[in-house]
Amino acid sequence: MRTVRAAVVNAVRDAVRVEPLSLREPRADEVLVRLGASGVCHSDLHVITGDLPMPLPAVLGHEGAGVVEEVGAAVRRVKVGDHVVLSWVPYCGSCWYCESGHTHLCEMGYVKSLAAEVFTRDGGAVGQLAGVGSMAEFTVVPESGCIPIDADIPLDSACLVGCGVMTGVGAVINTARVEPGQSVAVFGAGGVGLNVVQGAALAGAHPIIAVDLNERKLGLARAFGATHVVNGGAGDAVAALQELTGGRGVDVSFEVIGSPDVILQAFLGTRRGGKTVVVGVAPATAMVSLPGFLLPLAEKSLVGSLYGSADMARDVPRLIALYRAGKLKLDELVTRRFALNEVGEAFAALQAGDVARGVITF
Ligand code: PAD
Ligand code: ZN
Repeated sequence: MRTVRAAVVNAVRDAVRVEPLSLREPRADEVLVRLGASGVCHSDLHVITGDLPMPLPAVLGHEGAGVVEEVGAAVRRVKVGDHVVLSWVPYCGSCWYCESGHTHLCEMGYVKSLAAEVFTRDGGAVGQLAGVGSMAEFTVVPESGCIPIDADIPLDSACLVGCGVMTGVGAVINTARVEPGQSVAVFGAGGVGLNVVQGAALAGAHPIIAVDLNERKLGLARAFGATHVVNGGAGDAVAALQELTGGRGVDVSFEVIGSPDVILQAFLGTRRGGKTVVVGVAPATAMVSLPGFLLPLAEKSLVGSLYGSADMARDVPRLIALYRAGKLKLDELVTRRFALNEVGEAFAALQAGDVARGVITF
């Protein structure tokens, strides 16, 4: 048992507090990680606002990277001293999804992590967001939640591969399988959406149209590969998409906000036979309403994308290799760094749209 400082949300809409918690030792298949950095993702904010329900209290943070401090007796894939990116879908390896090659859809890993009770306070359990809890000096995660990376990769850039970059690039490459020359629209150019933009650029898409309400985000989108930008607050974004694609609409559109209204815009801006990919997480109680006749008559498909449909063991090394080769921007995503006790400011900056990504460094 060790005492660690962690950013805790105690109840929906409560201020985030940095508190001392007890952290238990890793069990046989678990790893103790000293955090180097944790990105601040909108999904953490969804948990604070209650839009994404999860048992509280809980340690925030699911976009982490750090150094292995201790391993359980059965751990084989990582060793003490390894630098690791943390995965928020630890997988069991033996359920139907894992055995059919869809480890990101494993349900058992998450169920297990809910029961893991690694953090406690006065004897009561404090959960860890998505089985990670990376806004803490140390955390304990399953072996399958740790992907080793080379030690020279800066942890404050590497952590972003643990959520925003994998989710965004993976949505393009794995979920939508965008082809060179296809037209793409990205609604929401935040920490995840900018990675959809750079994923589309990697895939050779053209044009790549970014839609946001915030001019600063649109400027960033251009730097990440958008060929056109549309301010959704200044006019009809659907009409703008149609105008840029000869009246047809885009081949593939991505919604990376979590707004039912924008999901509708993305759907309407998709061409006949095209694909609308929903990455943004809408509030748990929200319903999405679409013109039903267009699903068959325009043969449009609407698909969700979880964690960029990633196989983390395969895809983390691929993205790190692209970063090393100068083909994937990570450093440029980090617009502000915060200390753990500045976590409130980090969430305020995210909410205000001031950052591409804010990162808490330890
Ligand atoms: P962010 O706050 O960094 O970015 C959201 C962006 O959307 C901002 O740039 C806003 O300006 C923009 N925006 C807001 N409203 C509108 C609008 N009406 N029209 C156009 N643009 C708008 O958030 P993020 O990038 O960290 O996360 C985005 C979503 O992705 C969020 O819902 C999060 O929960 C979800 C997510 N999903 C997965 C997954 O696996 N599907 C993983 C990680 C995050
Ligand atoms: Zn996230």
